[in-house]
Order: sequence, then C-alpha cells, then structure tokens
Amino acid sequence: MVSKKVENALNAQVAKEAMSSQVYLAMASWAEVQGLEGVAAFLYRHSDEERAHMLKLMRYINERGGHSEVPALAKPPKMMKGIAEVFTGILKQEVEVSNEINAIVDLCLKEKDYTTHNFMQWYVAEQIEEERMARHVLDKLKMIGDDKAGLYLFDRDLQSGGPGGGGTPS
Ligand code: OFO
Repeated sequence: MVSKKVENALNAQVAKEAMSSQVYLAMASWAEVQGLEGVAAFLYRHSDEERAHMLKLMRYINERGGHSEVPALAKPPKMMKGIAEVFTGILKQEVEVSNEINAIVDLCLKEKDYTTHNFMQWYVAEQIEEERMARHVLDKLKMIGDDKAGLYLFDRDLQSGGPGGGGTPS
C-alpha cells in the first residue's frame, strides 16, 4: 500500500509525464511542418513513449492501493525556433524530469517505501538514457552547423531510430 504522500508524488509525476508527451507532440508537429520527416517521426515516437511512462505510473499507483488521477491537458509552451532549440529544450526538460524522479526516490526512502523505491529504479535508468540521447543529438547538431547535406542525413538518421542506433529508449 502506498502512503498518501507517495501517492500524491506519483500522481504529480503522472501529470508531468502527460505534459512531456504533449511537449514532444507539439515539437513533432512543428518538425513535420518544416519538412523534417525523420525528426518528426522520432518526436512522435517519443511522445508515445512519454504516454507509456505515464500509464506505467498510473497502473502502479492503482496496483498499490492508491487511485491514479487522469491529469488535465495543458497547451505546451512554444519553444520551436529551430532544430537546435528543440533539442536544447528536450535536454532541459529531461534534466528536470530526472530531478523530479530523484525527488520521488528520496521521498520513498524517507517513507520507507522500498517497493516504490524499487519500481522507480526503472525511471532512474530511463532518465540516464533520455539525457544521453538528448546530449548525443545536440552534439551531432553542433557538428552539422549550417550544413544542409548534414541536416538531411541527420533527419534520415532519426527516421530510422535515432543517433547512436537502437532508437529512442523506451
Ligand atoms: Fe522523457 O521521460 Fe518520461 O520519464
């Protein structure tokens, strides 16, 4: 059984994962309109993954005797000035999510909720991957600079799973 404190923290994280999904969705739509099909495909997939993160939390809360709440949908902020800004925004957002996940892990220890602590380790590992992915993409974009041929190849690379191979971590 989860304590009310842990339940509330997990429900707050449900809302944040839903918001992440919205943000990726807005970025995907922006990229698609720019003709960056590979980037769009990558971001649409990632939006789905954030929704999966949300669902995983919701199911866990309910399994542990809590009640997961479906969060309201907010309009994502506009942060799409260019492809580098998109991925800078992604890295910033993922670092924030990592901090939120760490705060829940910390709360679990304080509450002596070792079951949720164990469950949250999946998210801890996931965040390492997500930050790595965002940094890797940003490094590539720095290398490409204004090179249009490089951007074309980068877009194609993301279409087939993403830089570093293996696709977006889920
Ligand atoms: Fe992008 O991360 Fe969810 O948890």
